[in-house]
Amino acid sequence: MNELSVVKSVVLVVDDDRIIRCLLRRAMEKEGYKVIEAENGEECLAAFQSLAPHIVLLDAIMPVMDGFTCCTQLQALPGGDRTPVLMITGLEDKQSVDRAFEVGATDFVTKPIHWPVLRQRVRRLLQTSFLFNQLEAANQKLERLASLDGLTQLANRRRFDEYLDQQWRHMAREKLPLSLLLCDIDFFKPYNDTYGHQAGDLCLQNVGAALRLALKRSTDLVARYGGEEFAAILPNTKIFGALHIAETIREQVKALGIAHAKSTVSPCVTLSLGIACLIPMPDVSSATLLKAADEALYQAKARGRDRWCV
Ligand code: GH3
Ligand code: MG
Ligand code: MG
Ligand code: MG
Repeated sequence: MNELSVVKSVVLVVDDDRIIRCLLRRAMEKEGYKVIEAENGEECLAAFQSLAPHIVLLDAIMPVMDGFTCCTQLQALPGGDRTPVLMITGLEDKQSVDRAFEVGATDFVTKPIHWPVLRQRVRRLLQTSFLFNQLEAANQKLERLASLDGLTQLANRRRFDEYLDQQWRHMAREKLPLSLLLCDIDFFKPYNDTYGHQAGDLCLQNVGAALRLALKRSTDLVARYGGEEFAAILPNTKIFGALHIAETIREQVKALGIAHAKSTVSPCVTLSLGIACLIPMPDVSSATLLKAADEALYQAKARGRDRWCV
């Protein structure tokens, strides 16, 4: 693999026999890998944590901590379940082989070592784990992208729906209040018509950033709910907390001072907000909360905009 040779793979060789360690080191270095050594299971765990090897070649019978115990404990370390472990041991009985795989070994070869086979196994294990890690990183990136609104970098509607549902069930279990804010930019169509669509996009980005700044808790989620609508999910927040946040958001968006000549309520861009707060009941769905916030938003619009309603 070309990609593998770019970053020198690090092989952790664990064996209580100095001569075997030496032979393994020589064979692995010949393959272009960097080698670190450990004499027993405990040293292996320490080296694994401090040096993050790409593969572990692990002996079974060793003093202090044997390879089976070591392998079990490796799985619990960060990155442990993603790092291939190749057991190299004189034990060939069925029970030892089964046990090796049960404790999480990726592969197994017996002593005396058949060197060409070992080289190929190590190469294959490194290759597979490299590809797996790349795939996982790509998946994480996709997952992130699938939850983000491209324009504002806030959570998108998909993420909003998912999080609302999750928090609805969580708050129901804990019997805690869940608050929801729906925020809609006032007279945004005339804004676009006056200043252009690009300025409109910039306005959405700035309003989104202001919303993000106004929400402090790590459990709060701000999302772009629709075109010029934003939503904030506030778990474990009572109605007064939600009112306070709504007022802060309203003030801070107005304070951005984005000129809006066609607004009839202010010379600057403003928001109307609908607030709803419920302690979720098991037989009621989160749509009830959304509906309440939507109705409150409608009220805020009807009563003149640049305000919040409950
Ligand atoms: P109200 O005060 O009642 O909320 O009036 P409004 O004009 O804000 O509401 P309306 O629903 O009539 O218009 C929303 C506008 O938002 C229309 C649409 O073109 C604009 N919009 C939606 N998404 C985007 C976007 O991504 N970028 C830009 N620039 N405009 C958008
Ligand atoms: Mg041994
Ligand atoms: Mg709207
Ligand atoms: Mg609007």
